[in-house]
Amino acid sequence: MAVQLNYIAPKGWEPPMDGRDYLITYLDIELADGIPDEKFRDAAASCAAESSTGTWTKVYAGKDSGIKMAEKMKAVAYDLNPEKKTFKIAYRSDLFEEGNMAGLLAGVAGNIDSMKMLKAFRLIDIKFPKNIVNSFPGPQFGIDGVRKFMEIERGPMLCTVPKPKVGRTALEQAQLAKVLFTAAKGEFQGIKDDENLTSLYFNTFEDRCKKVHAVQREIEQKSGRKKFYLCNITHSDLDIMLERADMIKENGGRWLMMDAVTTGFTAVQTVRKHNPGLAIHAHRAMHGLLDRESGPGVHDGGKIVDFSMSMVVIAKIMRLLGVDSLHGGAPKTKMENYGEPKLVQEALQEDITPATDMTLGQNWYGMKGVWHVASGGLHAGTIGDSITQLGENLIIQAGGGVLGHPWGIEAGVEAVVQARDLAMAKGDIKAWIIDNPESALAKAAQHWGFDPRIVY
Ligand code: CAP
Ligand code: MG
Repeated sequence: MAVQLNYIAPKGWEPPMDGRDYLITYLDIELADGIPDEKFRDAAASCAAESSTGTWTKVYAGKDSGIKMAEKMKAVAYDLNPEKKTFKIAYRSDLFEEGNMAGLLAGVAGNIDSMKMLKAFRLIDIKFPKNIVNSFPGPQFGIDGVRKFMEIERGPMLCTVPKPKVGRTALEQAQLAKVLFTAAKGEFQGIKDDENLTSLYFNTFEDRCKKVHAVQREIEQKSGRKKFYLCNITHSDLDIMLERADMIKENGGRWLMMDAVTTGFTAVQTVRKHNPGLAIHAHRAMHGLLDRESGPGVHDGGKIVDFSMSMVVIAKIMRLLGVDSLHGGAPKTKMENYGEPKLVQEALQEDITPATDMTLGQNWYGMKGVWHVASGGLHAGTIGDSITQLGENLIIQAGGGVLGHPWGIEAGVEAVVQARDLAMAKGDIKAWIIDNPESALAKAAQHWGFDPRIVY
């Protein structure tokens, strides 16, 4: 006897109706060329089958086959929209091992995006059930914990990544840190390594870690104001990453940086578990290979053309795994963001992330919130929009937008500080510049305008 289970829920079925807690995914697909539209329902069923208990054909279903348990544990596709080719899948919460993101994603976002029946696929959102949320650590410090150790009650924090991306020696980077930390009356908080800067012969991790943290300690002592250095531990050997985290701690650091996509979800969770009490800054280089989608359907307005998951999904995963700050996109950056940054910010920071047309929402059951990092071609003429749209729990990261100021680095710091203060006071930047034509902010705006530079 061979059996193929039914992986489509009855029409009108909605998960809460049977009182269970489900993990829900929200998907958009395009059928491969040659597959007629009528097959959309079968495709949705195939996704539910392959990602839960089934496969492509009927299989042996005798007494010892596990088929009864498979029937009980199977996921179902529901809320099918044949026009938009969107649907949801509901998975029983006990289908997944708690605290195991790698295993969970292999199921819900695994084989189904490789199937020949599809020519495009987007995992728009995942809503995690309570037992799964509670099985992950979440941020150690989160928004409030970082505010506490930085002794900053309100407002966004400001940070710069050295440019050229690679070039400065460790000593030169430490000297830059001093300039950043002291310019504009010490209003600037942070310096961050760039992603290409790991341990290079002219700027080794050890040398840089010691020298930049020495400056941090010195300035903190002199000024009484806390500073941070997002020191890049990224490596494909986890042991080396953890050794680097220890070195940051030994040197008085309080925040590590890791490239969270290239090192992977397991690395993030392991660093969260074993690092010696440092906040985790998650840079997201290579996320475009996961979340870029070039079709109009990315805005819910038509077809999709790529295979992807949204940044909202990545952000939710990172919050569960326990990062304290994450690059989440922002308005007016040099990066593509599909209008998602606000959705990302809500996924990172709300206790109950609201559902929208494009997202499922999320109850975080008290899990701490994550700092949203706005970055990518930002300069004094554009950061106000980030603050207005994304709020105060924001790290404004501007590299070229500080170091490229025509009057020099101190003026670059000053311009960004002026732009932040103006946005916090809800002032109008264009009017302010007319009143303050000699200011660093006026010069920055004259140089870069009020939009990102996409090409130059
Ligand atoms: C910014 C940056 C960041 C990107 C990451 C860069 O420098 O250091 O890595 O912003 O993007 O190398 O481009 P600039 P996102 O300030 O000079 O642009 O935050 O979107 O992940
Ligand atoms: Mg960078």
